[in-house]
Amino acid sequence: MLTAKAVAHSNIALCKYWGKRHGAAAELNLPATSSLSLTLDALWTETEVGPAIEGQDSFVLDGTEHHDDAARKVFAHLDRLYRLASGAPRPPCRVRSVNHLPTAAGLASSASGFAALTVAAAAAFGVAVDRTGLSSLARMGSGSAARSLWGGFVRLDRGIRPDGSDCVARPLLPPEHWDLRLVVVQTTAAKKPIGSTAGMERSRTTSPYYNAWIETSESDLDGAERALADRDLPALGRIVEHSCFKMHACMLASDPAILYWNGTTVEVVREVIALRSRGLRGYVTIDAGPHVKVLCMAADAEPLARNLRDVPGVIATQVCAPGPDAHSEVLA
Ligand code: 2P0
Repeated sequence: MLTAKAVAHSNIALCKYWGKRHGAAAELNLPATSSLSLTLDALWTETEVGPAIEGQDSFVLDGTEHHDDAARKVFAHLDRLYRLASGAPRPPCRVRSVNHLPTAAGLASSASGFAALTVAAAAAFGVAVDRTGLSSLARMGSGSAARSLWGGFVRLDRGIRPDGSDCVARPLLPPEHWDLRLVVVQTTAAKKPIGSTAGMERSRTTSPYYNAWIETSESDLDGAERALADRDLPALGRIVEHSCFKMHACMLASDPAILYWNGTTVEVVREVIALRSRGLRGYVTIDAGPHVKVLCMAADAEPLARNLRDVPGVIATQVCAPGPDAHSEVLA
């Protein structure tokens, strides 16, 4: 085994993934909806994978050693990757990861985290697959991670084949296609109340809106793809907000309800709508957490961020541009 380092950038879904394909092998982690995302330059994870120094697995995230569920997921993912490179049992590994974004607060740390882990481990173990193959492997760690293999605008198709072979991500357009920005508006420093995997299952089994959410999501992607190609922000923005609010309606109709928002989330959404009516064009999206992300043109990003920083309860804003592909480097 070698030691390798990888960097993967986070991504935010403009058309959302919420729900897993029912009846498929859990190991494959197949989504029930296709999704379309924007990779972000300013939020990323850096991960190093190499042989363990003291003969046992260790996972250090942001300087702290973890022995929790997060660590178990990391090592299960390494087992999966090592099986591809060699039939032999996986030797103990040392994983060191640094998140340049707030972890587990709905800012997509699992997307960049599992993408970086996959790319670093594939380089360390000598897994001979192309970027599409790496993306499918990353998806088995976390669905959104499949999209972080590429920069710019990325589509992940849910596919229909039982073996998941047509559930693949692909780059639609490069970062330089369109000078868009995403203003990330943080509304709390707290961690989210329920993880995505459990939340999705609760929505599937209890939300009366779940089937409607799944059935209407594909056409959102096709519309978003056209609006992207045409660089039509109002058309894209309308679809982005519709996809987001449909997903949250489905979450809210789960039993018990899944409510990721706080009061500030609502106030920020209202302010974005008010600013839009005054000519500052921003469109909101919200993930499995309370933060609001605002899609806009580059020229409007700073004025939007300045206005949104003044909403009571907002703790920070960050302007992100379209980001690059994930990449790795062998260190030793
Ligand atoms: C997304 N989310 O498309 C959606 C929007 C959250 C809301 O992908 O269970 O952490 O590990 O496959 O990737 C979050 O889900 O879930 C997510 P798993 P993941 O970005």
